[in-house]
Formats: sequence, C-alpha cells, structure tokens
Amino acid sequence: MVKIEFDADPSKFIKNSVSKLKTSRHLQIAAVVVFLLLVSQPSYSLYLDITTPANAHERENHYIVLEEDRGSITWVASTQVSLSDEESFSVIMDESQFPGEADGMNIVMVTLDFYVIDYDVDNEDTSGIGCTWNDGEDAYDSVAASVDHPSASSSNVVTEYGDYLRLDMFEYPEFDTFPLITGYTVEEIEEMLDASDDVKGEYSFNFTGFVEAGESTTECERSDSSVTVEYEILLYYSEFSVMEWNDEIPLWG
Ligand SMILES: [Ca+2]
Ligand SMILES: [Ca+2]
Repeated sequence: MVKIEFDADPSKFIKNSVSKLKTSRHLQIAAVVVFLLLVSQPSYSLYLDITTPANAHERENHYIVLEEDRGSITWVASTQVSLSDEESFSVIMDESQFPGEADGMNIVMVTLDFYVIDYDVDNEDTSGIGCTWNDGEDAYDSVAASVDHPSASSSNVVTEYGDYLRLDMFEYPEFDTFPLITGYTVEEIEEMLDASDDVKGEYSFNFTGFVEAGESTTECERSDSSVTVEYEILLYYSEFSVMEWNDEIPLWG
C-alpha cells in the first residue's frame, strides 16, 4: 500500500508552487495566459458596454417621426449685380457663414432665387436722329446660373427672366417599417434625421451674363452695356421629433 503524504502546511505549498513556477517554462507561459485572460475580461465587458447602449431596449419599441416645424431663413438678402457680356460673378461661402438665426436649426435645403431685371426694363441705349420715330426693340439679355456643393448635386440654368435653383442637402431616411419605425433607439433615429454634417462645405453660386442689343435701324443705333440680375439665397429648415407610438396615436392624418 502506497501512502500519499499530504503536506498540510499551506505556506509551504505556496512556496513550493512559486519555486516550481520559477523553474518551469510551461508553467510560466500558462501563468501569463491566465493573467491575460483575467485582464481582458473587464475590457471585454467595457467593450460590450460601449457597443450596447443602456437604451438598447428602445430598439424594440415603435416610433413615428413628426415634423414639428419648417420654414426658411434668409442667408443673403436681395442683392443686385450687373454683368457685362460674358462676365462671370460668384458668391462662395461655407456653412460657418450661415446667419446666427440658423444656429441649431436642421437645414435641409438651400435655394438660389434670381430674377433678370432687364427682362422687364432693359437698359439699352439708342442714338441717332431716327430714334424718335423708329427706335427698334430691345433684345432680351440672359443669365446662366449654377450652384454647387460637395454633398448635393449641382444644378444650372440659362434664362432670360429668372429661375430658382435648389440644393437638397438632406435625404429623408428610408425605413422598411414606415410609417412605424422600429429597430433603432431614439438617439439613432434622431441622428438619421440630423442634416448638420450634410450642410458642411463650400457653397458656390455662380452667374454669367449674356448681353444682347436689339437690332439697329438705319438711323438709330442700339447698344446694351450690361444685364442686371437680382438674387436671394435662402436656407430651409425642418425640425423633427421622434415619438414612441401607441395605439392611441393615429398613424395618418
Ligand atoms: Ca438687351
Ligand atoms: Ca441690358
């Protein structure tokens, strides 16, 4: 019969273990692995905490989005500029130059409205003795206009009377479960409705004038020195709110 001696002295047991650990390469590696596992456990938990927000349960709820308010803010008030034939003029600005009124507003669209003043009152000159009985007719001038921004498709137009160009800065997100929205936290939905990143960047509003004088008659010379365009730049905002849906809230109307 083999008798296994058990050393009941714990301090001796620890001393022996440390001594073995110091001399055994395999034990040293195993100890390092155990240490790393122990250290990694809290950081893994921390990772879970970051990626799973405390409000994750909100993803199971159903929400509707309400447009609480919408409207426009003047970025550049009505301004006139006169251009000679084929002369160009640009207004270049970025979102840091939005008016104070736009602070904290959800800007979703920028428009350029413009009107060719010469369409109604052309500034053509006439000279010659024949002008008193036959001064001919004005010829319409025209203006080419374009607007550009990195996150919105550019648009342009050539017109004799005026037009408006728009930059859609924000696209309303598509929800598979519309009009009810589920699968997101309130914060996630609010971020999807926030256009503040989309409006960043350089805006370029460009005009080129095309001036044309009416046909001269035998004794009356016509000339035209310029075309004048009046423009205005507006910012359009939409303020949304996210509301948890319940059976008492009608979905339509
Ligand atoms: Ca003209
Ligand atoms: Ca003119």
